[in-house]
Amino acid sequence: MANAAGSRSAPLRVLVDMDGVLADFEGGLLRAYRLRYPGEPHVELAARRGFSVRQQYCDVREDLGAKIASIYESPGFFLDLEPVPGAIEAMKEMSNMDNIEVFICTSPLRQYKHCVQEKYLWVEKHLGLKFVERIIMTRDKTLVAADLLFDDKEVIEGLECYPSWEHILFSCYHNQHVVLLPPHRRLQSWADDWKAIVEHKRTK
Ligand code: U2P
Ligand code: MG
Repeated sequence: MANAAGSRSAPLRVLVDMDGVLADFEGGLLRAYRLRYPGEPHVELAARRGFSVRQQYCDVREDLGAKIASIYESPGFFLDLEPVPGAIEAMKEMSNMDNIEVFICTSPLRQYKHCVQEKYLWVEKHLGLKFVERIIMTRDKTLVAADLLFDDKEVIEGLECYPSWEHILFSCYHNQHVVLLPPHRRLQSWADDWKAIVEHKRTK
C-alpha cells in the first residue's frame, strides 16, 4: 500500500508460481507421456484447455487420466522440467530490484512423495540456494500475504475469500483462451513487461 506521499514504506512482496510459470510443466509432461505411451492419443499443447491436464485426458478417454498422472507422479519428473523461457533471468533481476521481496509459491501434488523434494532440488539447480530459502509450498495460496501473485491457474481459491495479493494470470497453453475482465491482468510471457506490473503495483 502506498503512503500519503505516494511511496511505499514496506517492500513490495511478490509471489511467483512454479509449474507453468518457472518450470515448463506442460511441455515436459507431453514429451514424457508420448515417450512412455507412444500408441496412445495425446492432446497437443495448443489444444490444451483447463488447468487440470488429468481432467482433459480423462475427457478424451477415461483411462488416459491415470496414464498422464502417472507421468507427473513418477520420480524425476519435476526435477527434469526445463525452465520457462526467460524465467530464471527474470527471477534474478526481480529479486535484485530495490524494495522488493520475491518468493516462489507452489503447491505440492497430493501424491507428494517425489514432487516436494524435487521442487526444492529444481529451485536449487536453476536458481541457487538463495531461492530455496524463498520457497513457500502450500495447497492454499490464498493464505499467503503478498502484493502480487504471478500464476498460470485461472482461478485460485482457498479458505481466504479475499486474498491480499493481486493475481496476475501468467499465460500458458491451457489458459490462452480465458478472457480476463478488467481489472484482471495477464503477463503473456517473461518477455512481456513484468517490470511495468511491479512498478504499477508500487504506486497502489
Ligand atoms: O496439483 C498440485 C500442483 O501441481 C501442478 N500441476 C498439477 C496438475 C496439473 O494439471 N497442472 C499443474 O500445474 C501445480 O503446481 P504449481 O503451479 O502450484 O507450481 C499445482 O498447483
Ligand atoms: Mg502453476
